[in-house]
Amino acid sequence: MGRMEKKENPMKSSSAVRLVIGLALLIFAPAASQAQAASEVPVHVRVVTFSGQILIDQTVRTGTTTVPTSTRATCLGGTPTNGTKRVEGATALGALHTAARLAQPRQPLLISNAFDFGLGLCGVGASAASGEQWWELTHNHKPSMVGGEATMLKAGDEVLWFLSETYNLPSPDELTLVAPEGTKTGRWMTVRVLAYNDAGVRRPVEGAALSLEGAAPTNAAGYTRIRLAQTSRFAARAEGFIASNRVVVKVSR
Ligand code: B12
Repeated sequence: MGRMEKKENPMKSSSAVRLVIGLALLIFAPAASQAQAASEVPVHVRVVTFSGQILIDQTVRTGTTTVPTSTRATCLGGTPTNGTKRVEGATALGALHTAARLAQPRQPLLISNAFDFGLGLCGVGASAASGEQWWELTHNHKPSMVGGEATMLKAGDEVLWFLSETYNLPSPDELTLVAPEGTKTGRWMTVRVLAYNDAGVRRPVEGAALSLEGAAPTNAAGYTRIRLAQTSRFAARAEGFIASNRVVVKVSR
């Protein structure tokens, strides 16, 4: 009798359980997604090919990511398989994956899981490494000593994935374009082109061309003067160098 009296109405208890679960979800789910967002960091990702194409040049927030792997990712040898791999934390591969998904058009990645020491990149969109080509990773303008999955990032870091033409020659140095954020219509302004070497040290580059009609090549100190009629986006290129970042200069009257 007592036992019967103590037994709870199963309907009542299951709705109570559901209520508790619902409340817990309300309280903890946003907290969990806030925690995930908090562990994401803003980083800058560039993806450039040896022919000077700039596939991606943007700042993204990145954190733990799941990337695809493919049997077609054979650029580094071995026998990769189709699947996915969770990449923990903010990494150079995760940042690339995030940026590639946001890119217009989207740039699917070709990734190898053939090696136990990490994932290797074989392709970004239509640009897959073939023959002697390979994707090189630089982190804050220096070649990374580990793969993209193990290259850990912090806020403000700069990642470059460069499709190199051949592993039989040293990779070219990376151009960087420095320009003011804004100017007035028709006013002369100075921009500068420098190049990072493997040690991450910058030097001025002479003869670099801007992707702006009428702009003169840079002088020995890396400078050139330009005048803009409207807000413009441009980059710098020079023979034997990796194309620079794109800058946007806002022009007001
Ligand atoms: C040659 C070589 C390359 C060549 C391979 C192509 C070729 N046909 O030769 C190229 C230039 C492509 C290359 C690229 C890179 N490499 Co490398 N590479 C080597 C090296 C010197 C020899 C590998 C080898 O031939 N082993 C002998 C063969 C028989 O064994 P294997 O297992 O079949 O070798 C293959 C793999 O090693 C693979 N491979 C080579 N490098 C890398 C890097 C990653 C992340 C992956 C997944 C696979 C991979 O390519 C080899 C040839 O098929 C080793 C150092 C060493 N002594 O092991 C570094 C080494 C493997 N590479 C390394 C690194 C860091 C890279 C890069 C990330 C460099 C960069 N900053 O971009 C990139 C890969 C980026 C990407 N696309 O994901 C590191 C890996 C360390 C780690 N634990 O993550 C090593 C150990 C050098 C080091 N720092 O000590 N590499």
